[in-house]
Amino acid sequence: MAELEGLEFGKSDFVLLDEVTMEQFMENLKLRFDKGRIYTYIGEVVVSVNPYRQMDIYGKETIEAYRGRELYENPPHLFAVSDAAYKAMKRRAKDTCIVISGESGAGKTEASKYIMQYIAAITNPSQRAEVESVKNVLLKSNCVLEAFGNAKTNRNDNSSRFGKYMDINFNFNGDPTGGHINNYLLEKSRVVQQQDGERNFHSFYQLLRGGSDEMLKSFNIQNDPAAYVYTKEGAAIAVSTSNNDRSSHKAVMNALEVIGFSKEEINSIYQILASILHLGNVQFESDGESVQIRGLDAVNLISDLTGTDKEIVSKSLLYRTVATGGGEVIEKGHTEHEACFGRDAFAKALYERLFGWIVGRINAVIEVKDYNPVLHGKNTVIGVLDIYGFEIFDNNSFEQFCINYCNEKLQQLFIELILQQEQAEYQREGITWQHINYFNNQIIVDLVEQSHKGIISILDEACLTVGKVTDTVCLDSMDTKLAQHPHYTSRKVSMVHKRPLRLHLSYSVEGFLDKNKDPLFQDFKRLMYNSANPVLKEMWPDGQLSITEVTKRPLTAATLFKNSIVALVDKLACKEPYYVRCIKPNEVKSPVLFDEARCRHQVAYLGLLENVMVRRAGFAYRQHYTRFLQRYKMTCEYTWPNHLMESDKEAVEIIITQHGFQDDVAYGQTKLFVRTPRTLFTLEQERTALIPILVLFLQKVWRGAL
Ligand code: AD9
Ligand code: MG
Repeated sequence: MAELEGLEFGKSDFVLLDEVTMEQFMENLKLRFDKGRIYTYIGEVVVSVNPYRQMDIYGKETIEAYRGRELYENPPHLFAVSDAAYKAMKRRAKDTCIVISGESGAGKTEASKYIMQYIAAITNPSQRAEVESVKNVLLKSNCVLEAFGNAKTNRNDNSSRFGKYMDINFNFNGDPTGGHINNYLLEKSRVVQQQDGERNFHSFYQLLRGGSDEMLKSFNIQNDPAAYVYTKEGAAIAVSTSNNDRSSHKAVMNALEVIGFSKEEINSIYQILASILHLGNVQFESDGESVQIRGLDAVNLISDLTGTDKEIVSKSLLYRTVATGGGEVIEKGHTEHEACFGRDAFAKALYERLFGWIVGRINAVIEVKDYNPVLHGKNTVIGVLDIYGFEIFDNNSFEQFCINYCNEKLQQLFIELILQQEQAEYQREGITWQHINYFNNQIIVDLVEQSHKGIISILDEACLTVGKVTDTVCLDSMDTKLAQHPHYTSRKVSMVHKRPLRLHLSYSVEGFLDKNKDPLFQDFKRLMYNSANPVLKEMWPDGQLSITEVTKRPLTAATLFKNSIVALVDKLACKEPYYVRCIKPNEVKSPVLFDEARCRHQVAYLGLLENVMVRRAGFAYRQHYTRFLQRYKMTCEYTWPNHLMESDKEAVEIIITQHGFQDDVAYGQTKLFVRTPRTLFTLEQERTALIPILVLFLQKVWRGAL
């Protein structure tokens, strides 16, 4: 629980609300936002509201104020939770993780960066060079990942279009020795298409606007995003000055070098970006019989840049090789539509693999090497998860379905772990645990992921079925199989998840099957595997297979995603979790506007009210006896200035009994548990009233008047 700040700033912990209602929750959240208090606790969970302005609360002094302190000793802050996670890791050799969630633009990525900066600032006091270098790479990796994985969207100028989980490894000294990054579901469709007002990934504009003349010339590209189909929609869109493409390009080049990418590798990365831009400019034409490429300039450039044969590039764009039932291999010409589809699928895959390869290269650099547990002690980890929150748009598609499924999983873990933690603490302290009623969204998770009868299974089945299975046929199949499910309904073209608090998520099924199948012709894979560029070759190992060897269908997008999220949840579940729940105050990036309806919506789907209820179900407040005594001993004549009891616990019992609060508390082994916040407030008010009298008294003592 946070140090109780003055009441003019509202309650620094939501468990102190008089009543747990949405009204009181919102009132407190708004009051604190208006007063510039962007962080508030629910127990050990930090609720953060994006201030949309630079706050002077992340500097050296603040870091020092939070370093090594307990959560309640300072006002709520990300640093306090970071320190708690770090202390648990260092003192108790516990693996911990910090899970940051919230919707687009709520401040997750900024929070994750402040957390990393804090950890970097408080570690390696002796400035050992090898540790500094690890810290440097970890911090610089953000810059690279943001360039390639972030984009301007209508919701956020610097929106992460992938989920990121980063493990930071520590040695027995508590200094970082390395790390590992996992990335989830990069939104690759953005490479070929963006919504109105949005841009492609930053990396493209950074190359076009910031690349040296020499580089642009060698790639045969113009420094104008309007010249390329894939970037022209976003060419005229301004992004905030902090996102200047030209200076960002310099920073990214520098970061790549610092991380340890070779000159050749860096060149290859940008060559691939340039190839994608040229690929987007490939046009097809059809004379009714066959399809041709209109003008071969782009094809020649792609072949030069990717180190591949011009003929084969053209052929891969126009034909696909298929194996017939009898084992015969034939070439089948594309229709114009298929050719366009194939080109875009290739561009998306090129980018996705490039991104995956960059992450892999960073991992190779920061991987902990030569670690000997006997010699070096246990290698502990802090994980930081910055992943997309629930996305609820007017029109939700396959991507939102995956993202929201991921959030249901994380929400489930959240409830489970918070309850578990509470239970464990009660057991440790020898206090009886009461059962709490809460909505367990396992039922929704099952609806999505259960084998054979879950939505993903039904989708996969439809994708495997040969013949014309359309999105609507697939929806019919879901209707039949899920008719009895209490959390599923469907309309003609969409399906709906029913959630508590009247929050239903509905998806249009149009395009679901295509996105789930995510097909890429084998010809492209082979083309890339045969590239003269070793970097490209390395990215496409599956291109080795000849068409007759490709018998197994690749896993579908939904199943791949599900597997990665299940693995993520397993990773998180074995760590001690800390949570940051981010809220976006308004849609217009205003530092002063608190859009009540928008915030209420977020509080509802983040389950924050439930969180407060769980936290308060038994005892709202708990405190170590010694700390409690320090704070309130002045309110009791038997404990002020010192007590004569055997233990601090007994002294606390005296304070409680004297105030008549004995029915509202329980005495644990090391902590006092208080049921209702009002008890605490009474004590707090009494303390506040006594302080001036005390000061007067002390002044007199100093002056020798007493
Ligand atoms: V998304 O799901 O990746 O689209 P995020 O990551 O939740 O989203 P982000 O951290 O990128 O949001 O924050 C959006 C913008 O809000 C930033 O670019 C800042 O301009 C602003 N922001 C967020 N947090 C802070 C903060 N603590 N202080 C100042 C902030 N500005
Ligand atoms: Mg982000």
